[in-house]
Amino acid sequence: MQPSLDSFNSPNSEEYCSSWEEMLQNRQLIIASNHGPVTFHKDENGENQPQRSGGGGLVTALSGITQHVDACWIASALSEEDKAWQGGLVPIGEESGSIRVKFVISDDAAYDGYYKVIANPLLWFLQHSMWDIFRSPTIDRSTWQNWQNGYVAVNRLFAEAVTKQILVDQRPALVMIQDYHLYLAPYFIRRVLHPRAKYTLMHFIHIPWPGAEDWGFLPPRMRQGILEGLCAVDLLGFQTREDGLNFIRTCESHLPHAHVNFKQGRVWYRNHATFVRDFPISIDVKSLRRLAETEEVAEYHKSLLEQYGGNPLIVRIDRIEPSKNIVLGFQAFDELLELHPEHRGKVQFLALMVPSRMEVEEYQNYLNELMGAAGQVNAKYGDSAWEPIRVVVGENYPRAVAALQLYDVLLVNSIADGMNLVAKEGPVVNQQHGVLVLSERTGARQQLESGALVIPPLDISATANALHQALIMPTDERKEKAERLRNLIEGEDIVDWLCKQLETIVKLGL
Ligand code: GDG
Repeated sequence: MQPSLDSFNSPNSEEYCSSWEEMLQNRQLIIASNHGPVTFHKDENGENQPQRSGGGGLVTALSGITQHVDACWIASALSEEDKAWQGGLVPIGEESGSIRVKFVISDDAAYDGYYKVIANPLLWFLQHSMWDIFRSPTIDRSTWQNWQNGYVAVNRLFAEAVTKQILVDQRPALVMIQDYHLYLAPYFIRRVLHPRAKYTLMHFIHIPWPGAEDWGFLPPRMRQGILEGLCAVDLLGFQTREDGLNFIRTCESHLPHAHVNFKQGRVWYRNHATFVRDFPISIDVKSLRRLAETEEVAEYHKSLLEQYGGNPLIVRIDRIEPSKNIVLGFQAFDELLELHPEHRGKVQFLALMVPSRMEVEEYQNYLNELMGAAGQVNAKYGDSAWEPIRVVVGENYPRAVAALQLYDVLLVNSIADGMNLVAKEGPVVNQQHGVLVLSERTGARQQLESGALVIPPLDISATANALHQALIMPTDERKEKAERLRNLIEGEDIVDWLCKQLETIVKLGL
């Protein structure tokens, strides 16, 4: 799902895009993220072949910009074939052209400490309000080893790779660093480069930034390292205004000698200004529509219709991820069937679950938990003719798009979610005037609440009630809401997300 050249030149964005396009012509673009746009695997002939990375929204969101500039994407090597890659241009999809990809190779123990202990679950859980303070996390000697030899070490390697790339080219660099895996890298980059080297550091955080009190639970050394890392950035982007304000509050509370200015969205630290802004991420509407019209999606559409056609369909699509709150969603469905027996034997709940971070213990356990929760509902209400909840585990994007075309109700009940792209994809391709039931703790709520039924995600009764309201909603109201959502999403797609960041760089003279 990449923005096309047309969409970059769309009438809405033409005026300010011309200035950032000009700005990009004189710069090299460096993107740094843990997962790159491709990973290499051996094909049947034993040749190393790149495969588009799937899963999260990040790769999708950034691929488009690389059609327009000379870009280099630096990412962790995730396979032996990645490690063997010498660097160079890689095609990343029919329309996205090619991109220079370089891999950072860390030893396995360092990578595991960085990824499986510190980034996930420690930081991810903290930032999604999922710490069970009573019991977890336990920060002990082993956590500290993983911090130092894992998170710090891998961030240092990324910083070295970025620095090397900045110096290889005469042109000033624009560096776009992504997400919570790489909070420390900006500090190391700035420390190594000459003060007069020409580069601009951006960092975009895709996940929520909780309040200063939550960060108070992290040991001061980790907390300060993270804040110093982010205060080495020139432009720091968040999904929502609240996330940005929370960051400034966190600096005010926990970063000695930082000077904050809420009105101007700025933190001064060690003679350097970090501008804090919100850039709500979105989807590439055109590409999604194109995919929705393919044969492959049509085949899945037909097969889903054969299975569920005629019955009201509730759909959810998520990575297998505790913050997506899948278990409580099933419990809400249980309550719906309990309180409204008229739905029994009719309404079908289809849950498409994408495996994710299965090497992290918490995620393995969560898969078992959600299967158990679905099993309980099925045992309680199901019979030979009706399985109330169908859980399908696997990665299959065309099938996900077909399910989105068919839902009567789309359930997104995350405990916390930076944005949630499924909530934006659904209304664009849905063909049933389906209703979106949306957690108030998603970034998407900010833009979509007027067209959705908004729920507090921990309230099972409120969720059950919203599902019921959605199922019995009169057609006119459904149509009106569905259309409103479509308009809101079409009005601000992925192109705007990218343009606004680049425009801000130009406006601030960074
Ligand atoms: C993080 C933040 C933020 C679905 N099934 C398959 C598949 N998908 C697609 C979805 C959607 C994407 O994956 C998931 O994006 P989300 O936004 O829902 O969630 P995260 O993965 O947690 O993403 C999130 C996002 O970053 C962007 O900033 O919105 O808050 O947590 O597009 O349709 N993709 C593939 N196979 C599938 O079977 N490849």
